[in-house]
Amino acid sequence: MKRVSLGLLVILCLAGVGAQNNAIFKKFEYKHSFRAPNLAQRDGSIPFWIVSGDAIASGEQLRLAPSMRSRKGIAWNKRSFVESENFQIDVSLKIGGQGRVGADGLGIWYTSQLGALGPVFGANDFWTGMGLFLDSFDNDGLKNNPQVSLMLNDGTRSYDHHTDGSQQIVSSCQRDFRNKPYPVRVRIEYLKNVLTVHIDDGMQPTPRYELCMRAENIFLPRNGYFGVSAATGGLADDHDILDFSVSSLFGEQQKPQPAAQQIPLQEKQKYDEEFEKQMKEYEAEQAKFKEQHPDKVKENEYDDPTKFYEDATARELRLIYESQNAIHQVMQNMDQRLAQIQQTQLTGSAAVPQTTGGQQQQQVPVSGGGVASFQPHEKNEVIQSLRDLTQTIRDMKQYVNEIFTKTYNIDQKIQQGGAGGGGGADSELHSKVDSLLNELRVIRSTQVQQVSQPGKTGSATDCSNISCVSSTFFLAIIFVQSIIIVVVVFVRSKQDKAKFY
Ligand SMILES: [Ca+2]
Ligand SMILES: [Ca+2]
Repeated sequence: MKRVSLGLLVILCLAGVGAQNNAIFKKFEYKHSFRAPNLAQRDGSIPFWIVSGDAIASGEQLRLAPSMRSRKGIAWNKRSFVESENFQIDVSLKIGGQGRVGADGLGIWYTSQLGALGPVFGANDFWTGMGLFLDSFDNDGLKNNPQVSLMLNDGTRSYDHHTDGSQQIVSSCQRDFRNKPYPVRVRIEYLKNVLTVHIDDGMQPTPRYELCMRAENIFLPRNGYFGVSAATGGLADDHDILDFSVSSLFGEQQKPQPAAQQIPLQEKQKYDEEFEKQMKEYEAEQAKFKEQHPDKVKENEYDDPTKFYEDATARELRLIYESQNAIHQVMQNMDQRLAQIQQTQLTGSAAVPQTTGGQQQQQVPVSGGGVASFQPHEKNEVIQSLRDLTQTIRDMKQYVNEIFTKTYNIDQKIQQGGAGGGGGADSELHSKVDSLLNELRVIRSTQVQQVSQPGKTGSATDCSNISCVSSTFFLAIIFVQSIIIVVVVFVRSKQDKAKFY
């Protein structure tokens, strides 16, 4: 039945597109496409495609590279694209991971030969044709990644990762395609030697395309092969393709023959009838099954993994929401307690005129019961303690603020120190150590002089009146101090290294 519906799709896709390009016809090419659901067969293969390396295809997605270090995977269309010279590729993809920065990226290819595993986003170098790269990692440090870039190659050039191909690419645009709530859609159109790329922002279920690049005078090889690839490095993202749909584009003169259209029209009715019949049969079967096995129908609902798993963003949001709720709960409880205390106070003050110095109550009553003998001084004490409490809370708030500021400053300093390759604080400490050493040398030389001139012991005799520290003891203190400073310098430099790995 799937084959029938696929065939139908091909026939139905013969339709005119684009108001600006008059009489451009578009035809979906299922032999160059795959899409979820039923993206792959049970054995993990995709019809008409080769899947290689670390790529894994399932019904829902083609995972080209998982979020593990140094992985690469490719998938290439085994059939060359002979249907037309012009095409449109619609790719729906998800790239993302736990890190704030990801790597390496994903490539969408149209090449004169089948691709192989290699260093260019998982695929081979020195290709012939086009490669559109979704480059996550900023290798040249120009702060222009993640970016989408297009590179053409005639089989002689090697992609330069260190510059993100900046000297080689035809065009590029900066787009953040990582960790989006919805799949990011990429639309590549190659028509009359003009190549345009539109990117969707992945922020809503329906695509919202924006022009990324438009390049004229592009000559791609004829009868080429479509491919996709992805790779991870020291950092790793998941790289998933959910939909890869190729359509052939035809101009007015190239459009399919009328005869060829009539035959499918006749067949279309036949297929329509067949489809309707099979659909009815399927629905009837489904209803029958539901009646007979109501328990199993429920079980089937549990097969939907989205009910049991959530992605990282959703999880973080949920955690934030939960903690906010908890804080809110605590605040509410405190508010209630305060209201209770206030109530108690009011009851107490109302009872004051009636009481004539009853028995002393040392503790502040919390509940309403047994408050009849509330003394004025007790009330004052309660008010005073409440004021103290408020003051303490204010102080605590101030402390927390101070701690936060200090931590932030320390963090900034550490960062500056790390970025500066050693840090100013360290050099200060070094200079201190140096000056200490110099002092040590001076003291030592004085000692040596004293030893060499034993007659001149005025200073030693002077010490009888003053509480003098012996030179050995002084040297020992200096030595211990130096060791402590050296240890501190060592520990700090080690911390810096750990932070900036
Ligand atoms: Ca890069
Ligand atoms: Ca860059």
